[in-house]
Amino acid sequence: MKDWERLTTVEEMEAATASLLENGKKVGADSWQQRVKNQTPHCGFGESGTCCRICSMGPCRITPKAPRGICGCDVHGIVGRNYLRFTAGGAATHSDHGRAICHTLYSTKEGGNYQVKDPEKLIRIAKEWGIETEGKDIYDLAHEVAETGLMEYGKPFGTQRFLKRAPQARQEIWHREGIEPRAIDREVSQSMHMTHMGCSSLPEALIRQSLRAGLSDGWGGSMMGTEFSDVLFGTPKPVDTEANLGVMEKDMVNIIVHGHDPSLSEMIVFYAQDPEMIALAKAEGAKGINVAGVCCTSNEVAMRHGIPMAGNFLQQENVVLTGACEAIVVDVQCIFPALGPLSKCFHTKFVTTSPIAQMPDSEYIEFHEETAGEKAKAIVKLAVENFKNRKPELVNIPQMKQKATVGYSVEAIKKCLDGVTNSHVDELNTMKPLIECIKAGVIRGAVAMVGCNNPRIRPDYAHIELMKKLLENDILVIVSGCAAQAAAKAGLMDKASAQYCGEGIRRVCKLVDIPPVLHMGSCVDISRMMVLAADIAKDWGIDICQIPVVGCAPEWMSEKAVSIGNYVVASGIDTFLGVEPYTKGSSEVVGLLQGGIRDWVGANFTVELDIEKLPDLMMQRIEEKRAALGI
Ligand code: MSK
Repeated sequence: MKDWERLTTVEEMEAATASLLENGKKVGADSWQQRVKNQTPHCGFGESGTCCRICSMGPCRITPKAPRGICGCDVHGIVGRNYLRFTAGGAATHSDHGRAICHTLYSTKEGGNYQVKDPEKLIRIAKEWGIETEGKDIYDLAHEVAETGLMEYGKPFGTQRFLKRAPQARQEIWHREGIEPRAIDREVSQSMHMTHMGCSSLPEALIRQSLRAGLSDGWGGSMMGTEFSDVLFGTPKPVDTEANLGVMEKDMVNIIVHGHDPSLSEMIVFYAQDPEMIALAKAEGAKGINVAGVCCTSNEVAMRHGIPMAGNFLQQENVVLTGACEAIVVDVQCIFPALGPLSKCFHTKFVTTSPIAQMPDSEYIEFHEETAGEKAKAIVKLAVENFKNRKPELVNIPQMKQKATVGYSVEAIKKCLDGVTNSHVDELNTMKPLIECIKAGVIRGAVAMVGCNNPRIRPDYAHIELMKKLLENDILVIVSGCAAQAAAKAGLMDKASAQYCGEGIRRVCKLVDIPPVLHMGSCVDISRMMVLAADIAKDWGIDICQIPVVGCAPEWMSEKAVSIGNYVVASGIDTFLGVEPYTKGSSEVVGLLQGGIRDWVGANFTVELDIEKLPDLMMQRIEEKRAALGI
């Protein structure tokens, strides 16, 4: 058996958390660990999806004695409606993030707060969308592309522009099944309409719309979020960084950025390097300013600037518990309201910035494109001036961190592959070298591991253990979101960890000079994985559902994750979950999601709560796909 001795173990991370919780006890801090206990056992109706509260005749709860709600809806209709609403919540959230990025792109100007950092990519997207580029000023083009992108949210006719990136066969499946997403807002809105009292209660219709709403996210809102973030802030390329709480610095001002939208974090990173701010930090007695990230914001700034990753979703309270966090600055999504009261137990400033995520016990500094520079500077200054309020007796930074190489956008992966093609021109900028590796069996296939932490699963255990097992068996692992940070914290994004992998992955890592786990970004960046899968399928001449690749979200928790699951499956990629959606109350909904939709889109969900069984199930599916391809 391989020895992964260089890795940081989950046990070591748990010991660090335990010592931080002790720190918290000294100041009477609450914790998610305690709140989980307070909330257990969970409501059985909620867990199985059998509680309906979409009108005021109820709430209705389905039991053997009461098999229908007051309106007569049966359990399958109720569970299906709840599932669709959950999906719509996620699709709306991701897509609204994408919309904000479109607005940021629209605000760009020469010398302004935001500028076009990747003009080549902008021109490429403009051409893809049929927008004239010849002789146009780059900022005029940026505004035109941004406006065209914004129209994708509400256009009255047609389907999403980026669907054309998929292989022809996949586009035909979407068309045949009636799930091609139209305007993004329309899919969310129609999902709410369909689930209103007295509308759809037919599981097939509800699940079909879930797939469609998910696709409007993955191939619509999220894809625009990713692509335009690259245009604005640069397309990621491999960069070295570090991960885990040890990236926080005892003698420096620590600013933690947390959330999702890089429009804020990019500015904070910029002003933290401002000589005026650094001089101020020194005058306050610090050695400098250290910015580190949590959750997907961390992924965004790590992959573009090498900003260290302090941790993932269930580590957000830990950064405050170190007693060394001067400010935790947030934008939107995945932010615990608990950070407000928790930061009051320490000297930490909890700074909220978005009208979309306003919370008690925070300092609200509203952030807009037009005033981004001055607001970011004010936030950095607030943090710097807070350094003197630190209580040295409460400072406890666990000394654990690992090296990581991050930033594998599709463009970066292709560039890495170009390096090993012996310059056959027809193989440059393609996925062909990777396809050859898969065909030859050097790599058996790939798993896209994504998603959050969830207290239902021992934090990070599933991510790390699954990745190790897959790598030992020559399965390539690509990651995003909080799964990515789990890998980085453990050390799986350190190129040196390739030594523990199976022989095939080991060879590929050495040849291509990559770490065994490839970091593809934040949760909106799962759209990068869709583009990667589409490009592999097109270069191979097959559909996405035939590639030996599966998706996995072993510790997922959010509505966004369900939306993602829907678009990944609808794109033809079998998806394995370690946490059950709230659907088990309906055999029909479970039957569709875990079986029936395969007839529609060539893939389905598998739910397996026993984490130890997940790798074998995924490898079995990968081998089935290989066999079907005759490789
Ligand atoms: S931040 S959605 S906990 S991946 Fe994107 Fe992490 Fe999940 Fe939020």
